[in-house]
Amino acid sequence: MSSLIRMHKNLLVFFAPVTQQWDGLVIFCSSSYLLIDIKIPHQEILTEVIYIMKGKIISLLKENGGYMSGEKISEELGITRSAVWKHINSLKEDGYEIDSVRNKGYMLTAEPDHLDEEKIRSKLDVSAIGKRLVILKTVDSTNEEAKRLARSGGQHGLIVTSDSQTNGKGRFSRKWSSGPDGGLYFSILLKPDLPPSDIASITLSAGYAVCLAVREYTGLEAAIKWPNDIILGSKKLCGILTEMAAQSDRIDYVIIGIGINVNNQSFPEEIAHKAISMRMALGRPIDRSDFFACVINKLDRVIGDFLISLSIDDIAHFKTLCATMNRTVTIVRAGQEITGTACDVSPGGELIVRLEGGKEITVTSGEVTVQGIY
Ligand code: BT5
Repeated sequence: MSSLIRMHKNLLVFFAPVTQQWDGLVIFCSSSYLLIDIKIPHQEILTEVIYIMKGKIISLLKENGGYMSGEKISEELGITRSAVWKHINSLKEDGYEIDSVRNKGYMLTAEPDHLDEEKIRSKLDVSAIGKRLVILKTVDSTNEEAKRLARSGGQHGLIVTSDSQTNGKGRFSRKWSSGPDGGLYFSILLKPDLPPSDIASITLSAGYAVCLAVREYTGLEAAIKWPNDIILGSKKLCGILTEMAAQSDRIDYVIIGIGINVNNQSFPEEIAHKAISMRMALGRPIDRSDFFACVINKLDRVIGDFLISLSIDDIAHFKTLCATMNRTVTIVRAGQEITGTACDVSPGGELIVRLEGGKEITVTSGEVTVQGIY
């Protein structure tokens, strides 16, 4: 690790191990100092400088407490005011809340709610799920990252999470709103030695585990909207996207992607009427790291150890938490809409729907619209 000591025009003085590989950039090197010319374009150096500058701006704003002018920041750090402005915008993208007022300057009002790896690990009590944890600041989609990790030797039970996603995905190519806004976005990699047919109810199991964790951690009456949503009242709190790579008789890997609205304070206009966060429901923020550990522990119990199917007791409990039960539902099948009443969930996790006239049909996937819930 290195740290910036001083910056003068295009020269940076770093305190750094001399072994650092910045060939061609170092113009002076002692046992503990490096003098670097940043006029030479070098991505590694630029990334490091931006990172350090952003850290310094945050320290200045914290020390200052109130508003600090762009001019003062630029003087303190020896950078231009336009560079200050760019770093401030980038900090806002990272989740810092910084108030900017003309003639007064900038004031830090809130810091991002980053996940604390040590804290999460200290609270985990798992046999498989979450044994390995990858925590990122930002990624395209944790499901995509989990797929990349799966192909490069990632092991069963690995979890990858990110403070934000630039391309969070829902089912059927829909979008999952994933800014650095207090949501929890993570994917679990499973490599079960099973045929695909044996894991048909995996999404249900994951949803059940999340629902139990939300109820236990907050006391909120979370419910399951079959098959992949967790709801509070009639609004969506969590969505699950399961993806799989398999041969006809063997699974290569399964990715369970879970998005939970934890500390979000608002949502984009197009989903604001149907989305809710735990913070909104409770009226206070919650400790994301602590809650995350609680969710992982529950997931490990419900789907860890290759116990992919829910037990009889779990299925019975699942039904009591399933908001879809005994409601009028509409299913789209072969382009046709069928309406009936959801009357049961099979041991394999299928929804049983009773049609008018008494005939019962089994629904395994696809779109189910429930009357009264978004
Ligand atoms: C889902 O799809 O509900 C699955 C969402 C899975 C997201 C996780 S996040 C971690 C992992 N990485 C990914 O890239 N994805 C997974 P679906 O049933 O198709 O619902 C999508 C719909 O939910 C959207 O069309 C919106 O209407 C709504 N929506 C989007 N973002 C939302 C949010 N944050 N909260 C509530 N509803 C949302």
